[in-house]
Amino acid sequence: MRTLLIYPEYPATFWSFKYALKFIRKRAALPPLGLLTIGAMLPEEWPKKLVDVNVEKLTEKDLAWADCAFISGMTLQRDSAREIIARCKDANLKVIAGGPLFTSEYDQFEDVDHFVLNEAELTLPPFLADLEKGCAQHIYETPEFCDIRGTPAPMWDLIDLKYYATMGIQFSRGCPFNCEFCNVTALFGHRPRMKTAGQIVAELDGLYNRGWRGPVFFVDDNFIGNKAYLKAHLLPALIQWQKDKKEIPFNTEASVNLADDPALMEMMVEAGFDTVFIGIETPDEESLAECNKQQNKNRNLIESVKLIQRAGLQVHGGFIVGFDNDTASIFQQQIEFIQKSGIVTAMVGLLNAPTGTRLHERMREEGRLIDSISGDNVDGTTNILPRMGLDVLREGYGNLMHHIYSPEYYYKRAMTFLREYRRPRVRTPLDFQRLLAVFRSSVRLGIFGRERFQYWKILSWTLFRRPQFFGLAITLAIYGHHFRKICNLKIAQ
Ligand code: B12
Repeated sequence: MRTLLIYPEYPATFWSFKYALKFIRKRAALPPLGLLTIGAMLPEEWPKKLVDVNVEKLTEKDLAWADCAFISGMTLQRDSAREIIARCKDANLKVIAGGPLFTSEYDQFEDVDHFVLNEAELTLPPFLADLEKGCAQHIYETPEFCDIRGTPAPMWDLIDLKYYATMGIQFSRGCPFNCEFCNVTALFGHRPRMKTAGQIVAELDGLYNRGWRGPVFFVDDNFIGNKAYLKAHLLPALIQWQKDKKEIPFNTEASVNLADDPALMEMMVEAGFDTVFIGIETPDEESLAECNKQQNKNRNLIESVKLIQRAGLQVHGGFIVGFDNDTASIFQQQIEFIQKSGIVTAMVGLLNAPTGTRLHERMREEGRLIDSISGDNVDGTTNILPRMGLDVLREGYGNLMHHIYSPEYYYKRAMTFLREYRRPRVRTPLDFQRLLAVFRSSVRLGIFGRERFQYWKILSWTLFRRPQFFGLAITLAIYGHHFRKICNLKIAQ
């Protein structure tokens, strides 16, 4: 079976970093880890080709070569996925689909021959067995969660690493918390399931031996879901791994209770972590109670963020407006919180109710579901009727986003962060493209940009006060340019 593995195109979004990647001449932020993992699970003798439409074109030659197509994707890639499926059917390919998009809405895709849903570790083997016997069914799904100690390492050879800014690897799936709006527990369960330290080291070796020297993102739902294992096994192994290497910076996602464990933060920094994404959601205690975000309640969230920054971890934050408890004052509250926290990359979205969440259930019961989810949680859309009214919510959201990403607020926040941040142990290596990015940004942002005054101000301030962060200040300036473009393109003020 000649197999095409296809990753559909995603539009320019907050996390696509499309307008920032241009500065370092990369085509996408991350490779499609799901498909790379599927590649490693398919029979070895099947010839395989992966086409990530975000970095290269899917050609007629590719389609003519293949016997079948395995397609993955997120909800956000819905339109591109439809187009690709149609092209595959025109080329008489057997189409097999899996991953988050199809697991949440497979009934919307009539032309797919086989859906292999949920975790492929459990659903792919029965599909392959049936296929061989000539009796493959239309849908393979399971309510179970697999043991990821059996998950093979991604098949890195299927991609050209040079197109990507960051590589992803996955240590764990699942999250011990139970936030009402989040679909992680529905998709991956409550009990964090982990790979062994040995598996992770082997995956990192795989990347390193192929010449990868850039950042690696641990794509876990909550990296600190099992702190005891991290401290006893994974982090010591990562610290050891970095020792005889050109060091590689890591980043990941975690819950805010990371701030309560100085020893854990210290070990993470020692292991090479420099950034962590945290779901802050809201500074309003009542709204935190409403969405059952227990881990964020009854704490000084600003102080927690600062503790993490002072330990040497930059905090990227997720924020939500539109909780039932929120009133029109929430927008100003969020602006003040975000500015004070020094969270430069603040992903703010409207409350949405993805299928499978308790929020979706509650909204359905209350008759407040209005639309299907767009899949982009920073585009100012929602699939529920908010208590404060859609117009008030949209207007307040637009103002909030334009405010926090205006050059004045953005650069002020970046300086707040750079004052607090402790230099991480491992630093992003300076390659040729990153060096050129200094020049490109000084022309694009420093001469032609609306932010030119703030751009030179932060660079000169950093040079004199925090020279160790000069490169980081340029990176933040480039990110700001991307976020501003996204706001202007997608969010009405
Ligand atoms: C890394 C990641 C990203 C990366 C990008 C990844 C990429 N290549 O583009 C970044 C940070 C950019 C990102 C952004 C976003 N993400 Co994201 N992201 C993840 C995360 C944390 C890990 C994905 C991953 O690599 N997993 C590891 C691999 C091995 O697992 P997998 O892809 O699920 O694959 C398994 C199965 O799904 C299946 N499978 C997958 N594909 C296929 C294909 C076939 C044919 C078959 C048979 C099986 C199969 O088999 C695999 C092995 O079990 C997931 C959460 C998660 N735990 O998966 C969210 C997740 C995928 N993201 C999500 C979302 C919503 C987003 C955003 C839209 C907004 C946001 N909340 O961040 C943005 C926008 C994306 C963009 N590009 O603009 C949702 C998707 C939900 C959905 N229904 O689409 C998830 C599930 C998180 C969540 N809680 O809802 N994301």
